[in-house]
This record gives sequence, C-alpha cells and structure tokens, in this order.
Amino acid sequence: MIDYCRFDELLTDDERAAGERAREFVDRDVRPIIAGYYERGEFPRHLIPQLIEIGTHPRYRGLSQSPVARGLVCQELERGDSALRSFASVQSSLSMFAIDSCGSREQRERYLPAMANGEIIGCFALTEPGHGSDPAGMETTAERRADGYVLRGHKRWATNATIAGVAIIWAKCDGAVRGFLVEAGTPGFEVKPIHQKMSLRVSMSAEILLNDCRIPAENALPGATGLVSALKCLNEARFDIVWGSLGAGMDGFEAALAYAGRRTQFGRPIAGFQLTQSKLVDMYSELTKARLLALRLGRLKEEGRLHYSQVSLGKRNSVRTALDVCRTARTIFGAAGVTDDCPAMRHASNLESVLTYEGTEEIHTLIVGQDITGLDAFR
Ligand code: TGC
Repeated sequence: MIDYCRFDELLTDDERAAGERAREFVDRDVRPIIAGYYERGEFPRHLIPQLIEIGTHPRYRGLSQSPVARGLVCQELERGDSALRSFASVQSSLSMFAIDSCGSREQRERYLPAMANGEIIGCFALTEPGHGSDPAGMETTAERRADGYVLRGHKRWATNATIAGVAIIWAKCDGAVRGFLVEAGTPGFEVKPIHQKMSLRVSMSAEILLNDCRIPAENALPGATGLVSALKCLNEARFDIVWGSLGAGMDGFEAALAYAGRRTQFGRPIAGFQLTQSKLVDMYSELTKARLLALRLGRLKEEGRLHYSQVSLGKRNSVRTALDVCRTARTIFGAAGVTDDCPAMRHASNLESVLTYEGTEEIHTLIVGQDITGLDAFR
C-alpha cells in the first residue's frame, strides 16, 4: 500500500520479515482459491499446516516474536480472509494461551507442543445461546464429583470446534467461573456445525452440547480462577483483531484503487473523477490513522503496558475503519462489487462478524467509556 507515514521504517527487520512471509503465503496459496471456498462455505483444510506454522505464536516453539510482528502476521492472514486469521487466533491466542496461562505443567507439556505443530487443534467455548456480551451469566455448570467433574450446558460460536481435539470449556463450578479441558470423543461432548451463515463462511463455527459430560479432575485448568481468566484470553484475540481487520480493509482499499484505475466510464478511468478520489482518500486516510494506533498499541504491549481498555479502543477503531473502507470499496466496483471478482464485499461480510465477536462494538465502547469516565454503564 502507498505509505505516506513510512510505516515500514517504524518496523524492525524481524517484524517486516514476519509480515512478508505471511503475505507471500496468502498471495500464493490463499488468493487464488478463497472466493470458491467462501461460496461453498468450506474451510480450506489443506492449508492448516501452513496456517499453524505461520499463525501460531512462535513462543510456543521457544522463539520470541514482538507483538507488532504478531500483528503483522494477523494483518496479512486477514488480507486473505478473516476466517484464516480467526483460525490462527483461536488456536494460538485463545486455546493455547488459555492452557499456557492457566494450565498445570502437565497440561502445558501434553497439549502445547502438539498444538504448536498442528497435531491437536483447539477451540475456546465461552459464549452461550443466552449469554454473549455478558458471559458472567453463563449457565454451563461443572459439578464436582469424587473422581472429576460432570459438565452440562450449551456453547455457541466456537470456531474450529468441528475439527478440534481439545475444547477449552468455561463453566460455573460452585458459583465461580472455571476453565476445563474436554477432549473430542469424550462421552457427552457433542459438536454441531453452524452452516447458515452469511458471514465468515469459510470459518468452521459450531455449537457444543455438554450432556452429563464426565471429565477427570486433572482436566480442570488450575489457574482459571474466575471470569477474568477467560477475559485475559480474549485480550490476546482482540489484539489480533486490532491488526487483522486492517488487513481486510487494506485489501479492500487496494482492490478498489486498482479497479478505479482500469475501469473506464464517460471516456476515462473512474479514478480520475472527484467523487472516486474523495472515497479513496477517505479510505486511505482512515486506514493510515488506524494502522498508527495499532502500531502504538503493539509497542505498549511489548513494554507490558497495554491495558485491556486500550485493546478495546483499538479493536473498536480497527474493525469500524475496515468495515467502512470495505463497504466504500464495494461502491467503487459498482455492480461488479457484488460478485466474487471483488474481495471487498466478502471482507465486509466477514467484518460484520468481526465487529460482533470477541466483544461487540457496543461492549468495547462501554469498556472505553468506563475507563475514561470511571462509571460503569454495562448494567
Ligand atoms: P467487570 O466487573 O467489568 O470486571 C471484572 C474484573 O475483570 C476485569 N476485566 C478484565 N481483565 C482483563 N481483561 C479484560 N478484558 C477484562 N475485562 C474486565 C475487571 O477489571 C475486573 O477486575 P477487578 O479486579 O476490578 O475485579 O466484569 P463484567 O462481568 O461486568 O464484564 C464486563 C464486560 C462486559 C467487559 C465483559 O463481560 C466482556 O468483555 N464481555 C464481552 C464478552 C466477549 O467478548 N465475548 C465474546 C467471546 S468470543 C466467543 O465466545 C467465541 S470464542 C472465539 C471463537 O471461537 O471465534
């Protein structure tokens, strides 16, 4: 993308390299096929090994990576499709992070290496049909027994659940929210794919039914001691979205700019008309500001100074920006914008989900509102 702020100069060599590697993968292996997968509502499973390699946080392979490099990887994956970044976020930033931050040493040793190489896919089940924005009201329970726990409840919108080998289930035990590991195949654990989606069609979204699902005592995550443990996992995925959604917006902008240069009406390229230029400049300007905010938040995260309300500010701003950009990009394509010749409509449809999941735009507004006023407006 044209770079007025010399954004690249604000990155380290390692950060640039991480982003470029993800971008090459998307250009080579995703772009040529993704529209077909979207139309069929299917996940490109053959890409999972590369998605695991590129999209899993290198710390799980004993390597370090700056939050900005992580952000750039998310940005590039979401240039391809929001579902690819979602896959990576759920595996790494939600499921592996939950086990890493809340698990015992045995749990970390059993799951993290296998998840880092893709032998085990994870999913993260917090949301329920009746409890989205207010997970504290969850109805899923874990009843303590002499030899373990019995889980009962209904979870919804768990990405990757249909192929997951392990699910992180959040449930109330003696009134407090706790986290549990449930392996696929455990009696009473049932996964039902959700097919009727107009958005994130490439994602494997599912419901999870827990019918007297018995798990051993050692499957409880010892460090998951309240809802705040789950919210800390969400911060990681929300940070991925701060960057990822801008990748979708950048792809929409670049596609519209290229199209405006080659599409001729009234005898000249539409890029030469004032209204088109106004749209392009607005899109570019908003993306530039949002990228600079994302970068600053990444640097604060690197320094250990990123508060969750700042992540909310970024998630809210990036997704809204990307959604507006993609909708406007679609208008530049005119009627062609509603076909799969134009990625902007697919991105915009996906971003409708991204606007809502991992905390709705409204919830993020209230999180920032609470932080700047000191007053809680949730209830
Ligand atoms: P509240 O009273 O506001 O706070 C309780 C304590 O938690 C702290 N806290 C956080 N800490 C770290 N990170 C966060 N993000 C935190 N948010 C709150 C807070 O400071 C407080 O600490 P203390 O020490 O003062 O006690 O708690 P609340 O229950 O009223 O929560 C409020 C609210 C609305 C912010 C929270 O419930 C929320 O974030 N709701 C949105 C939930 C959400 O994002 N759900 C989407 C999940 S995505 C999904 O389920 C699908 S999985 C992904 C996939 O598969 O695609």
